[in-house]
Amino acid sequence: MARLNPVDLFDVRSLLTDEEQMIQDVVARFVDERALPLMGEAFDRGRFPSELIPEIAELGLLGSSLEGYGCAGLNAVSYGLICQELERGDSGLRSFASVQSSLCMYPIHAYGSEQQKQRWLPGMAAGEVIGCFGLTEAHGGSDPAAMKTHAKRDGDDWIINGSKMWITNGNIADIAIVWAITDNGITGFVIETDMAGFEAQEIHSKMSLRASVTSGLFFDNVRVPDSNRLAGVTGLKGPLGCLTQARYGITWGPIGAAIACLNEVLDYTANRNLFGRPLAANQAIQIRLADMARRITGAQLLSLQLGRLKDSGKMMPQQVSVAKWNNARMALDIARDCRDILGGAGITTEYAAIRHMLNLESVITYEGTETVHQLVIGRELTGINAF
Ligand code: TGC
Ligand code: FAD
Repeated sequence: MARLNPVDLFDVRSLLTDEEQMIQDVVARFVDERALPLMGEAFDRGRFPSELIPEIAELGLLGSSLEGYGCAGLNAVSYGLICQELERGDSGLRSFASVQSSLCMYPIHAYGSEQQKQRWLPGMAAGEVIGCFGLTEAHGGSDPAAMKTHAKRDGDDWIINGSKMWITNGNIADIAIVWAITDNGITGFVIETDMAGFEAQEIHSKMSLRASVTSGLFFDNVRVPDSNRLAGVTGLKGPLGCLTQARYGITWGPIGAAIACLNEVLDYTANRNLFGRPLAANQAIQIRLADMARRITGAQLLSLQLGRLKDSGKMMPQQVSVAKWNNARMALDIARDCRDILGGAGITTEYAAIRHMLNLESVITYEGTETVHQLVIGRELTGINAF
């Protein structure tokens, strides 16, 4: 009898179109050949492997689901597969692509003027202009409506004061999409990071997402022309609309991290002999491996159906919350369990499990904590807002 693929028990790949399979294969090859040889060292040294940016751009992975302006115009399932393969390498790689694509290029594409699109999107797709997204503030990221960063009109310009915290790509960004309070409500601005009064300070004390740049942003009377305002949206729905795009991709990413961990322990337990037999021959180990494969299968089916809903224009943010919660939790639990199965070896970055485990502590926190997504679903079920 033919054996099942342990990391695709339900042959979810057969539900992909030829084009989607081809895109997944291309990104998988890039991750195996170009990214994975670097990631352990990059994580150890706490550096983002920015030398990969030109290749990531060359493959069309930046703004991949946007139409025009040098973007690839792929469907949502393809974007998901890109996120899955990048995160099989490292959450930091996927985070870089998510922020650039969903949090920076998307708002310019969706809310920006034609002039703003022409000015920034082609360079961003080419990886020559890097973006970051400033929504979170130090006093409470779960409640962005309470932001203090503000913008005041001054003739043809705006004067922005305040700060943002935990901002991916902050110190490598050429532009920052910054959300600030104005007299008209929450408004998005494209701040060019060489504008006077802008400062980014990298956060170095991280034990998670070490192969990613995370920064605080500070705005001291930054003068921004009105032509840099994203005039197409006002209110919290502007940034939340971007988060829905990014969270969708994040439902796929952790599947990649979980697959990397399961593949690693399948190999390890087959080859490690204890008590006169392979570790994999123990019932207690097989139950744990089976549970991992079961949970990966559920996550794969969830994200694929979510992608099909998105491609047909029917995806709801509450559905994204279900999948972000389920898939980030699934991968974090699997990475922690794999770390344990590797024994002492599992505490080193020679194996990928602890790197994924530590990264996933951020993935379960950012883009809405697990609790935030649970409360979004609770509100949908009961009609009662518990925030
Ligand atoms: P509420 O006041 O009810 O709604 C405001 C307006 O927004 C609309 N809306 C959404 N639109 C699109 N997508 C969504 N997910 C939306 N959720 C709400 C809503 O319809 C309303 O529109 P309108 O026209 O009536 O004005 O806001 P709420 O009560 O739904 O929000 C509360 C809560 C807690 C869910 C929200 O504040 C929230 O999601 N908080 C978490 C913040 C968060 O996730 N921050 C992430 C920062 S970025 C990041 O972490 C990047 S990590 C790097 C990487 O991505 O790799
Ligand atoms: P808090 O909001 O203070 O939450 C603390 C705890 O309280 C959490 O457990 C939370 O679930 C819980 N909690 C909150 N509200 C409730 C409630 N009503 N009931 C019960 N429990 C509750 N942000 C950006 O804007 N741009 C970025 O690029 C970005 N990149 C990031 C990269 C990394 C590596 C990390 C770690 C974070 C990043 N973030 C970014 C910030 C991220 O979105 C926030 O950390 C997240 O939204 C949570 O906000 P917080 O850290 O302030 O925690």
